Amino acid sequence: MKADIVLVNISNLITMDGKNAPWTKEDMKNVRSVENGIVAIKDDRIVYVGSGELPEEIETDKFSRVIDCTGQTVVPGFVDSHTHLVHGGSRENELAMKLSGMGYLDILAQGGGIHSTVKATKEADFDTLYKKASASLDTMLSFGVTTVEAKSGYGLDDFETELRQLKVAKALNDYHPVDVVSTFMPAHAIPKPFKDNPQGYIDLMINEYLPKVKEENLAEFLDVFCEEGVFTVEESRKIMQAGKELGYHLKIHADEIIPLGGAELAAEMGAVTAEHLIAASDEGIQAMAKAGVIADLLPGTSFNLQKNTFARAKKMIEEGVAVALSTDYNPGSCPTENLQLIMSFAGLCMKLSPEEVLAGVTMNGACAIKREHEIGSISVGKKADITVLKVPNISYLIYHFGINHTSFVIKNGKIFC
Ligand code: IZC
Ligand code: ZN
Repeated sequence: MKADIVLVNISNLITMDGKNAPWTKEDMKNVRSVENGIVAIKDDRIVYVGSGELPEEIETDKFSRVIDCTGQTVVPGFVDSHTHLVHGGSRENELAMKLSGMGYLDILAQGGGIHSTVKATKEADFDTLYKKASASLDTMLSFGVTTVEAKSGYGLDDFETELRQLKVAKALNDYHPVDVVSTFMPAHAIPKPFKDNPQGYIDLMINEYLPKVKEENLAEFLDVFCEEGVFTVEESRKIMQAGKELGYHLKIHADEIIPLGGAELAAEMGAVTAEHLIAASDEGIQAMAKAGVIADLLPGTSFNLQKNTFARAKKMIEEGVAVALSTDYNPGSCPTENLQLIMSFAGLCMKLSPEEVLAGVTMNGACAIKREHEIGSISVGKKADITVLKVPNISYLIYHFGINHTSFVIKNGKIFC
């Protein structure tokens, strides 16, 4: 077979090849690396992974790109499995409020926060949203990210805006090199007109929005912000139940700020992921382990909200929960596209080992968006989504923080520098 691209002499090849299912406990620790590795690619697929000399069955000709990766680390393309990618405007006006000690939920309760992004997103047309999100995807790709999850949730009761966000995400998936997986999240805040009638909005979502988005095939996942002053556990359960019956896979913003029992609810509902979990209880963590819910953790948000606490990632892994890690890229609580910085936070602030961190942004990230059979590892037959890093090992990437260590990225078999 003739290969289009062959990476040779890879000093440190970490394939994450193994089970295509959430990695827990020892799986997350026993990440293997290979010296003098080789990866061959044909079209958009990985066709060979090994070490030493290229075997005879893999041929190259003058059209093949044979790239020497001496001194480099090669890993699966990163998966950013929790973002609010498509939105209008920005919220730097909240910085002074935050610095003076005002909390995220206080700003939201006063009509700012998510509500201010709802206003900016309503005012932005399709092209404006597309261009802004596309630029963010370019940045993400430059940091080695090849697949991104994107949530709606900045239209709320302005359903047209919710649909526009989802259509932008779909168009980006079609036209931008980075793959985009959509999550419908109308339950991101109580819209202002429903401030005193949350049930009215819940009925609207359940009876009209959820079926319509499903019918138009605009999202695979449904997400709910279960938080004090947003949706209660009971309300979240109703919305999730309705989503489940319609065939959505479930996600939940759980126990981000107040320990409400979102982790327990995720377990009860059989959610794919519970996300944030900064304040998750011991019982919630145990319930998640038992139910096989993935913890999608977002340490950049703890940093940005100036919290001294991070989700208890170590404890979760000890209890048998699979941990994924994401940016939470959004204009309010984590305005960054830099997943490499998040990896440093996960290491330095959550005390995860470099191997656990890598599992969190590769295989477990892929599982968090149900793409584990296509991406998440450098395995024969999977998509050729590969990140080449100018680092001798993965510890170095976490240690030397805040800069971009990418040498180049291969996405669907194409090289991006
Ligand atoms: O825009 O504030 N936490 N949703 C829940 C967010 C953060 C995004 C935002
Ligand atoms: Zn979020």
